[in-house]
Amino acid sequence: MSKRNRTLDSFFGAPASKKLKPEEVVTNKGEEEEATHLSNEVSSHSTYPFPLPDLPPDIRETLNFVPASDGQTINDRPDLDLLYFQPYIPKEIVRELYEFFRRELFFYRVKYTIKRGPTETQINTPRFTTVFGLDETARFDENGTVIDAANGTPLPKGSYKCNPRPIPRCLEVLRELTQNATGCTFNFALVNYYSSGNDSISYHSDDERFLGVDPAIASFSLGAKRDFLLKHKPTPGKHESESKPMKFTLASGDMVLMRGKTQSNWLHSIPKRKGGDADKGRINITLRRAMVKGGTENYYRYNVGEGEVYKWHPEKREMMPWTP
Ligand SMILES: O=C(O)CCC(=O)C(=O)O
Repeated sequence: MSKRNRTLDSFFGAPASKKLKPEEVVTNKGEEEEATHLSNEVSSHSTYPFPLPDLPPDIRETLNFVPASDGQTINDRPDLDLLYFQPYIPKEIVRELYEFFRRELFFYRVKYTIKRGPTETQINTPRFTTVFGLDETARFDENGTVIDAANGTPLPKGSYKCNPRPIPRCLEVLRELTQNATGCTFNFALVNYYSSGNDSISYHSDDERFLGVDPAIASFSLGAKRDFLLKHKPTPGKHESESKPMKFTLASGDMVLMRGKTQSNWLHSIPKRKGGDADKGRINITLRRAMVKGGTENYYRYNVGEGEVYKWHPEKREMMPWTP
């Protein structure tokens, strides 16, 4: 089933006049191809370390035809409700789209401490992350100022402990298309970059109260194949072994829509892996809807934090600390 995109409605509306410099010298054939498709219009905001280019026109055009296949409903286990698209993004653009996000976005390697009783533990997030969006109580006006969603007045300074970032046009396209295709509403885009099989996300569920009841989360995979594990939360009276984990090997372009009772009853993870695609990177983009301010604060704390900015280095071919 293919759907045409509808027009974007964001404050980035007018093309920015700033031209982007092409990427620095490139050495192999794949890299040269990357460099030829750069777009020269950008999304900028005072909270961005640097402007983010729009999607190249060929990618943008092809995205009008998502989803590339019908989703398969997976609801044959208690409380599980998934819609699995293999793929969602047309095969002919997945590589370019993966390289675009890896090359253009800014990322963070967030560290934070948790306190259990008297013991403080430092957590080093085992992947690169970045986030854009604002919960339902507020929105950005055409100048990029955060305003009250109900009455349109600018929010007083300090309304948020973080500095919310508008979704740049390159991700806004995906958000709008996915809303149109799924009928779900999303106001956040979280991006994970797993640089190798050593990066991971441990078992968790996206069941925070700020997401409301039975949240729908659209989760996109680009780049390396990785295993996506799901296991039922412990149920009183049932031995854990009775709930065998499920495994899906997510490929580039796939999308899993997790919905219904999934988050309240199931945990999911991307474990570390050896062999296979372990030496390759993977991008995951999740679209979500946060209902209240606490969601915005949580997402920026754990996906931006206070550490340094990282950007893809085309010659070193890895994420490197970025300085203006
Ligand atoms: O990388 C993935 O596929 C899963 C990401 C995820 O679970 C999360 O960001 O909460």
